[in-house]
Amino acid sequence: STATNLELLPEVAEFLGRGPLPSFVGGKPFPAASGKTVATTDPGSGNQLTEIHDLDASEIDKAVDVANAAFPAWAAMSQEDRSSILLKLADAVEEHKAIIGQIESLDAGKIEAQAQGDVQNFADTLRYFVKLSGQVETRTKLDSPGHEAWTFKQPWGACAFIFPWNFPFLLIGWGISPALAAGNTVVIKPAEDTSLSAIYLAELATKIGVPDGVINVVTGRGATAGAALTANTQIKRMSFTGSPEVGQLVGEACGRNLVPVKLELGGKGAAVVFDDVDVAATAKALVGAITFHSGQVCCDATRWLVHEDIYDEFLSQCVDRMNEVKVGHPLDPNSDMGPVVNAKQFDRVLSYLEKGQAEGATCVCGGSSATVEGHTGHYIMPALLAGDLDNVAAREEIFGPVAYVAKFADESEAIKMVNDTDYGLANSVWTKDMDRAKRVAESMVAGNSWINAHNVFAQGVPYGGVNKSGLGGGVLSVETLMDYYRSTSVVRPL
Ligand code: TXE
Repeated sequence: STATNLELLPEVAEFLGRGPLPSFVGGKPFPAASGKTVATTDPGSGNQLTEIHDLDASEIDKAVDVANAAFPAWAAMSQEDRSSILLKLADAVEEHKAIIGQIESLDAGKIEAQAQGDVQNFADTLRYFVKLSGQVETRTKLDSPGHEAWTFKQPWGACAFIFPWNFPFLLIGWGISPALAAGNTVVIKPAEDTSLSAIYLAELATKIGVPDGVINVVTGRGATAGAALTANTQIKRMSFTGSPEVGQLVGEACGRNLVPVKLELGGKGAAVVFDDVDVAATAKALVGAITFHSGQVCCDATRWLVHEDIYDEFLSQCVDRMNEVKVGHPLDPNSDMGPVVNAKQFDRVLSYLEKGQAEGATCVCGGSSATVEGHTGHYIMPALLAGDLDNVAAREEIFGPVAYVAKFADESEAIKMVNDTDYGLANSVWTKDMDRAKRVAESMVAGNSWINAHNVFAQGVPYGGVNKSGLGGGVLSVETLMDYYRSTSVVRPL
């Protein structure tokens, strides 16, 4: 049964119709022996799309064994051969952009054009890391008096990845591309709400000739399947993207097994808006950012700190822009913003709106669920809260289309406000004065600072958070590629 009254591509209807969809391990469907499944729904209509299999711990361990067994041959392959297989995969992903984009749009509640953009980004990211891996010197001569010495770099083995539901396909691309390009095999655990594009990817990879066992997808619930992956002693590295609460559990489990871990957690980013900006353009850009994928973006600007001289004008421009946002089903080309991912997230966002106002914030616009004709999905009106920053809605990550606006008087106060948070992922500064922009950009405590823009990702520019936002970042750059090589120093006294 189709999940919406909007027309699906025949390939997408066929894929969904095949469900319950098993995991995909060793180049084959990998069903849960228990027969247990998890339903996956279209957040735009609330209707069930299909089901995925819910693996247990022993099945997760089996998948890791398969990935480790496939490792020696994949690692031993020449750089040229491995690269040509991965570039074929990038091409296949791009060729299937419409299909994967529609699956992702339905499963994650993502505007279809944006979902297609994520698929394109996957292909481009994979190509980037393939190229970069071709430039890595695996043997580096060391300058050590009295010794002949060098380091030798080689891949680790089976690397594990646990992904969230906000950018299911894009994040797989960011995560596994450097690992695969360096010669590792991967075990991917997508979020239970959004596992479909990962399953499709694994099937596609096998079809185009990626060797069996190189890309494995295991599905199921976080507390069981996810936890089993983190407890597995045979994985060589772990990468987790999700909530700080689960990130701590993942870090603990990896710590026990001494497995190197990379954590990409949440954020409570700020945008600092000085009084010399083009107010209309800045308001438009920030409303665009907070409504992009319904604000379910960890690096979003969720605290807008505005110079007191332009505060009123800025706020009124923001309200005008927010009122123009068309909330609708993600497959409807007229929609600007879709639903949030599930009922839990819907309740979370609305409860923060309530709690924020109970603690004294003013709701300047939005603040309630949204009605979309013909669809009973998890829709929320984009909202602005205003007040002082000592408020639960200004401190905690909401992960919805809600921005919190506050005033500042001067640069040093603004920097103090930005840094008064446990998080440290990404902030932006908006001003025409480039000296000030650069000064502020370097004073904000986070992995990323943007100038006159927000949510900018560029290949070659390391991305990732500090403090409660994560550790071991460097995503999208040579830093993360190097994480996927282990290094041996070889020394011969002369
Ligand atoms: O994330 P979880 P949830 C934030 C955001 C959101 C909140 C809760 O604020 O509202 O987290 O989202 C797997 N061992 N972010 O509850 O639970 C799970 O199956 C191992 C920010 O959905 O962290 C999924 O694959 N794995 C974030 C993944 O962890 C476990 C994006 C993330 O789910 C597990 C998502 C366990 N014990 C949410 N429990 C970002 N940084 O972008 C769950 N999982």
